[in-house]
Amino acid sequence: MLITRQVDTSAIAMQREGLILAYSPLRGQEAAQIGSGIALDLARDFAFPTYRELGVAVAMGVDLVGYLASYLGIWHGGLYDPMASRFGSINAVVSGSVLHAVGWAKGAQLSGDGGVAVTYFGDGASSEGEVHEAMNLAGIDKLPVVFFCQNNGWAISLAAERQIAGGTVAGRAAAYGIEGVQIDGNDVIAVLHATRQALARARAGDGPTVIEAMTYRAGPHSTSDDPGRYRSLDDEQKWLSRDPIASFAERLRAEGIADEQFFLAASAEAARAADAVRAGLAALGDRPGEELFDFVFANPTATLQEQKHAWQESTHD
Ligand SMILES: Cc1ncc(C[n+]2csc(CCOP(=O)(O)OP(=O)(O)O)c2C)c(N)n1
Ligand SMILES: [Mg+2]
Repeated sequence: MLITRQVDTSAIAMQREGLILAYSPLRGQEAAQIGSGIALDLARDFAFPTYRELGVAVAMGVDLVGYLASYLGIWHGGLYDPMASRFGSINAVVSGSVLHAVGWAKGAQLSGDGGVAVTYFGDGASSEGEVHEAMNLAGIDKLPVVFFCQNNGWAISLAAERQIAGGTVAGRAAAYGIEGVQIDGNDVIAVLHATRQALARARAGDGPTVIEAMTYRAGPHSTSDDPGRYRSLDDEQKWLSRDPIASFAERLRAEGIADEQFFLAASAEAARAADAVRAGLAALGDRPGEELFDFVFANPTATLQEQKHAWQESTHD
């Protein structure tokens, strides 16, 4: 969680410095992402992220330079290997990750390999028609999929209360004949347990679960957003008492599981990780320009080839 917090904070700074083009911070959602991400079996499961799942990437051991390279726009979907890491490409289509996960889960069911798809989506995505279709199909076919909704209170400037008729996303699961649980998304242990249970249920052939992790997007929607235009500082400051990292640290201290030395070492490790990601990104350099043309079609059209030649001539003059 500390590595996630450090890299996330550093990513905002890197965007401000022009090292990356844009970024969607997850500050506040570390428990929801780490607690769920570490529950996956990397040999058979697959995660389908949105654009805000750095924490899940950290939990699953995804190469973070490759992950953040997605925000450089130099390669389709980042420079990490989605197949090897079991963490899909960043998906900026709101609700798109849900459809991909249900399709993948159908494949897993047919192959009988015990794999489970975990799809991440937000409170805002929950009101997209596709999410209802996906949950309905998953319910009918009892697909091995976990619908992991991070209800972070906001869909850009629209408050969750103005988005979710009936009040909860988890409550909708009953209508599709599937399990639905609302959990404290700022409690990493509660998230871990709920995700493990949902994975076990799916693996046993008992079908999908909707997990609604109640959390808070403590930062802006993205580096282009100014939350001061739609929510008050008071609102934001209330979150401080629910910071998932501070409260977990408090619990570890109270239970005598970790001492100050542990926290110092963990912070130092997180700082080193953030420095390594920054250095890795700075060293990436540009991709060969030809790639812009080479990866559009398996068999490029004549027009595209003409464009490529024109581009080559103009750059080699
Ligand atoms: C299909 C589609 N519609 C609209 C958008 C613009 N958009 C990007 S993020 C976003 C809000 C999503 O909110 P939520 O699902 O709660 O996720 P969060 O950003 O809070 O993580 C919108 C409307 C988009 N990217 N894709
Ligand atoms: Mg949201």
